[in-house]
Amino acid sequence: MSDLPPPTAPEAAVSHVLAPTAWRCADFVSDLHLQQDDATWRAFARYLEQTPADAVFLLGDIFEVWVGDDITGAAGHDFERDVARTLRAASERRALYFMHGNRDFLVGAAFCAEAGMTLLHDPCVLEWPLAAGSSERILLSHGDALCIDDVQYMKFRAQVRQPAWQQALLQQPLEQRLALARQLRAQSESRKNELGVEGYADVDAPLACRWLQERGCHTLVHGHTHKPAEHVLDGTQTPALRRLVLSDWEAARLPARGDVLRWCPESAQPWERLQMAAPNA
Ligand SMILES: [Mn+2]
Repeated sequence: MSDLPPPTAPEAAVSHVLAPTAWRCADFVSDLHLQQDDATWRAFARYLEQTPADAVFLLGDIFEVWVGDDITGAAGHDFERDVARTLRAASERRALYFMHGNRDFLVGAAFCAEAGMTLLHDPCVLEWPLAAGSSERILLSHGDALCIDDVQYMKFRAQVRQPAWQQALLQQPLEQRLALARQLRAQSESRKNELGVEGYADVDAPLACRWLQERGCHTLVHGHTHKPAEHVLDGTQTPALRRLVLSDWEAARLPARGDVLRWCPESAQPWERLQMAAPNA
């Protein structure tokens, strides 16, 4: 078992990104839930090839499930290898950043290195120098850590984010980890059916405001809830505290879902929401 990658040490993740002054645009994407070569994967691969952004921030649940970085060397897992290769090719043209979601929290340093991505801590501040010496500070998160009303999930999260728990899991044979993942997914599916989309806890607004204020930010970008929107969290502040919520991706649905949030501070409309998963996008 000595050839297994070590679980991601928290110190390996970056909690502050300073954008180089040469950058013009950054894209934010989350909740692709990739699991096989399908329309969503093809739409995302095409997007990666075509985006003009200087940096792409993948904000969690890029994979439907991840049971360990050794998957890309395992027989029968060509898809994960393809994803790694495609990401690496994209990383040679622009900076790629990856943050864990609640499904792919086991993505480790080895996969990030293979795919050419920098691992981000959740949350992470993106500091973007503007003209006249000022800068924009954008707070990035997957979003699950802010859904504190879901007490059952928060307990699960606290457990599975422990390095010791992850280490023990990663020492199990791959087949056993895949079986456990199937079991967890079945449980989560049955819970989803019980609660319905609206039954899920949403981001806790006071906590989100605190996160923003503690880090000198006024815009939070997150995914996880699959409720794409723009919310004012506190309009009494100047500028107002707000959160921009990403969509999940489902290219085979009608209408297709697959938002990219694009930040181009020099443009007249600095924030733009693009639909990338439509067949003719
Ligand atoms: Mn999620």
